[in-house]
Amino acid sequence: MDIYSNIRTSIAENKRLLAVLIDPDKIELDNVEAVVAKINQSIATHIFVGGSEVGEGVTETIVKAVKQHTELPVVLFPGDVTQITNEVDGILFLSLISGRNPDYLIGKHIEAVSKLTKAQLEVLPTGYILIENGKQTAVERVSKTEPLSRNNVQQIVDTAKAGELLGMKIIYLEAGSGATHPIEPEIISAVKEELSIPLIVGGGIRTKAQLEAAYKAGADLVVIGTAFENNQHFFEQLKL
Ligand code: 1GP
Repeated sequence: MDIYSNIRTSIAENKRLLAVLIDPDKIELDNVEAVVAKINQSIATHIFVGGSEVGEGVTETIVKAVKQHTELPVVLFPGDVTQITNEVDGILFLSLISGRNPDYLIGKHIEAVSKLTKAQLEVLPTGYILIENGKQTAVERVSKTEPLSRNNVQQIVDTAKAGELLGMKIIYLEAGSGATHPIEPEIISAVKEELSIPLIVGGGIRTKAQLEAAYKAGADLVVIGTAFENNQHFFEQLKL
């Protein structure tokens, strides 16, 4: 089954999805096997690979190593066109709809086409919405866009719904890697109520309670990166 159908089926069966995010910039090639072994033993259902600022070729090397050691779907969460590689199973084809930088709304996508048409990977059109969390994030810096205010819930809901109406297949609510606070449950539930497509939530989730709160509010798939980078026992804590 393809990645998207699998996500939809899991949602219909009330299964909770968890993606571990591997930033190719923050992992040593020699450590990949051990990290992936931990992910395999955890409740994770997906592995995302990507980062805001990764050198050319690094992503492909890490993805190849990851794929050697897991059966989980490996999905590219690209910070840039240069990270696209045929080695992944799928790609979140992100349009940064919280921002107003044409490069990240459509420009980079056009640049990506020649790579994507040659590659066999599944393309997942995703409305990517950055929400401010009190400090500047790498996405803001790299994309030169403003995040949406966390206090204007209606604007966040309308942005997500506009993404769905434009034909995007997934909405991703992002607080930013290492965010001080994850996306508030009130925002997640307000967005979820209006959407009929899968909802991904990520950024700043560091505890089991925060993870549970995101699912309870309506996140279909949660992404966790920093908490795993900082504490690999986090995998075991989630099982309790
Ligand atoms: C970042 O949403 C992801 O793009 C994950 O964030 O690293 O804070 O878990 P963390």
